[in-house]
Amino acid sequence: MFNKVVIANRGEIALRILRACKELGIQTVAVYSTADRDLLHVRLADEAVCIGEASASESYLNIPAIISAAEITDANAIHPGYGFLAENADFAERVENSGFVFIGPRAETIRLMGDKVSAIAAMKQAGVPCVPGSDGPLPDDDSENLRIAKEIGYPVIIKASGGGGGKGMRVVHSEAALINAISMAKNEAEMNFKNSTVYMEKFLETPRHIEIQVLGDGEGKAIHLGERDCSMQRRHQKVLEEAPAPGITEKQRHQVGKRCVRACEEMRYRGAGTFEFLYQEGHFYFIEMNTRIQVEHPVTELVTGVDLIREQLRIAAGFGLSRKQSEIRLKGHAIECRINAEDPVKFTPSPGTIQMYHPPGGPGIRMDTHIYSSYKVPPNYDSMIGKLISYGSTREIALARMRNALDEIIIDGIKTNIALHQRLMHDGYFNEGGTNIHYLEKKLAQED
Ligand code: MV4
Repeated sequence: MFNKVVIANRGEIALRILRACKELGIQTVAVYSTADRDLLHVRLADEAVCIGEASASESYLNIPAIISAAEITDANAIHPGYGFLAENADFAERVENSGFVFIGPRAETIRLMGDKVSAIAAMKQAGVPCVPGSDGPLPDDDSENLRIAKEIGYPVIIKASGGGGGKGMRVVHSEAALINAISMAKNEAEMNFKNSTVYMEKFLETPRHIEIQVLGDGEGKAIHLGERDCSMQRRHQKVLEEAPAPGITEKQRHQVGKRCVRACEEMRYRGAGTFEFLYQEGHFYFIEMNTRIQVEHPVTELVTGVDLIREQLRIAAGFGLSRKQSEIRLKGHAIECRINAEDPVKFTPSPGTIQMYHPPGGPGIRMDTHIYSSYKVPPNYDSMIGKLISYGSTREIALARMRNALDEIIIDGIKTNIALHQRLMHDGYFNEGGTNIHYLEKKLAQED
């Protein structure tokens, strides 16, 4: 196993990675910005290196500073967590060219999946079900684009190949609006991603967002760990996730899961990954693949009993997968509420000092957070300060435990979205299960 790992991240995920390393007897190096001297994992790490100013571009996105930290501490590997440099192929490449292990897929895999047109082509080739679409970049030919759209059928959606996560998309409802929309989408794509390539898909109006967790050993063996439902979102920010997805049958899970596994095996996928699907009227449609550990990984850990960060470390160190597909069984139900330091009405970030923190507890409750009483939430980063995760043998029990935990938790001194989660836990439609990606925004508009 590795002797020493650099944790190239902050907050709750840095602490999560530190815990996994300590369990495996791996020494840890925390890298932190000047705004993050008081982070819990910085205190707990064997070594800590300040890598720059508060602004992420000068610290957590500063590639030479992070590689230097690995060099001066004589570390073996770098774990990128999520966000920041986690899906930056150039970073992965420079880490490996500097003689360290990048805890994640090969740079070429990250690059392939970062380009959505090539990602979809690879998945379609491997038999993963995709959204009916242009199957490639749109040409500079108006009549050809009108023909493609007519064949797909309106409404269609234009997406940037360099985009993802909702940036640079345009929905088109009629022939009359198509040519202008493509031209605007190309301009935006060039500005935002320095890549004007766009592609077209059938626009699905009321889908759910369901994703499949996979692990690959990098040598052609892969497994899937079932799905998560991430439909509860606002402005492309996930609010709450659960596993398994309500209403998905064992047969559907097996069918889509085995396609994802085959795709991973064909590309010799290494590490943890997630296939994002839209799900509508009983069908799965692949949209993107994420080549990182995700925020919501704990719900999968709770229903499978697999420690995903431990698996990432084992795979990166060359030990392969700890389980066969036949050893993965989903048991029970898990729900994760993302706790954000934000204004409950305006949803704007609300940093500041946490006067008092009292964690919730009891059976089936897990709180992944770096906060503590007197901790000051800096204004420089994402507003997520923790994840409250509940587990139960049934969805109803997981829901009941989450309601209790939300009643117990105390975070004084800053504004949070805890009240929003309490309303959701008492929402009739959410309690039934299976709400689509538009549900939360509609509910909030109604409450308004
Ligand atoms: C779509 C779609 C409907 N039809 N593609 C938004 C984020 C990006 N990952 C893909 N997204 C979407 N792609 C087709 N063909 C609707 C969305 C979408 C969405 C997807 C997942 C979660 C939340 C969303 C919110 C708005 C739109």
